[in-house]
Amino acid sequence: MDVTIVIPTFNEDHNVAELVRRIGAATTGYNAQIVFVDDSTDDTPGVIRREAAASAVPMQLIHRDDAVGGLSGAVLEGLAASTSEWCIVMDGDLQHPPELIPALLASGVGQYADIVVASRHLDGGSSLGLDNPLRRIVSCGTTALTRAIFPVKLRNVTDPMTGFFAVRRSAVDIDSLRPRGFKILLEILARNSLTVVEEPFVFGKRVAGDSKADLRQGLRFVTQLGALRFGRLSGFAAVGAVGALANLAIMGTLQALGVWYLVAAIVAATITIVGNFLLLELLVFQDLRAGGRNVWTRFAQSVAFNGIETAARTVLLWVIVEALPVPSLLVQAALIATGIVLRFLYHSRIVYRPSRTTAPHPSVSAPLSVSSLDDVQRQAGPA
Ligand SMILES: Nc1nc2c(ncn2[C@@H]2O[C@H](COP(=O)(O)OP(=O)(O)O)[C@@H](O)[C@H]2O)c(=O)[nH]1
Ligand SMILES: [Mg+2]
Repeated sequence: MDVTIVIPTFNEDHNVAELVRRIGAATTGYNAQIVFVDDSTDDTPGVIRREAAASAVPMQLIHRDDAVGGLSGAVLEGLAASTSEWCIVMDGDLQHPPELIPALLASGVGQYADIVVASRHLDGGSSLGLDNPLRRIVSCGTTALTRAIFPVKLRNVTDPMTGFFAVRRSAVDIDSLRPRGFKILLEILARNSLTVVEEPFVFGKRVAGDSKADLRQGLRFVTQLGALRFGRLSGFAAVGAVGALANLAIMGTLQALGVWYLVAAIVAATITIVGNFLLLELLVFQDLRAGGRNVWTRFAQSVAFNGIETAARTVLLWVIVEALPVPSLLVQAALIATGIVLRFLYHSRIVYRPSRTTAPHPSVSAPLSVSSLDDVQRQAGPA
């Protein structure tokens, strides 16, 4: 049976030799090959080349100078480069025991699964190899949260955060995946409908070198969850709804404290405008930040729009409340709902509009659209 073992590496020069030796010993019954996808700045590629010369298992090295998508992007490149039906994805720091590879494959083939997750949270598994108690707590918490957010897709998955799994290549639509950060398995599971089984494993201690998991990866993970669960429009609406509730809560609280309703509305608006921008950056347009304007331009555009919208809303609030016998909070709620729609159009068409990747063809497209518009009007007859 053919199997490709995909290993993302970032500065793992002291782990490669031992890893290759153990994979070789564990896969004697298979027609195995190893694909390293390497973004290292140390001698890891050199070590891999030297090992490849001596190894019984064929080895391929993809060294990337531009580490697109980080760890997740590396894994996808490895999967895309492999031709065997089954692939194993595992870390290069020996925290994932190669000895488990045959069990993962046997489980996948025997149970007609698309993916076999090596889980730290099944009986017989363990995550004690995580650096410190804080990381174990964070890992437990994020696992519970992730499973709560994807109750159906993760119903059979106790460890969606693991980086060790076997996958049937043809079951995954690689082009549909948006790699970012560390959690490629979650991306695969959330964007495909797969038959998943699990095998327990003991997550070992890192043998040499340092972990690259950090706060930044943690934030990437949060945005990944947001994008996977909500998509853009519903994410925008969710952020808007949270902002609207916060706005009403702040305004209500201030009014209860005796603040005049217009002053309360202005204070509530200022707080929610800044909060709204931060949440949009983090959860809704995170993938379009890089290709667009710089962050201060976006902030200025976003705040300017929301400021003008709020000013207009406040004037309308005043006009309506003074003229008609309706409660101010009700008017405010209706105005906010209208504002959310306008705000989405403005943010996706202007603030986060990606720059073009191809030149427009004015000579072809502009006259064409004008003339076809003319045609439509001519067919419709004189107005
Ligand atoms: N190609 C590539 N590999 C990475 C990158 N970041 C981490 N890795 C590798 O991914 C695996 C897991 O990373 P690690 O830092 O051990 O994370 P931890 O096990 O969660 O602490 C290791 O094999 C790393 O060398 C990256 O940006 N690019
Ligand atoms: Mg590790």
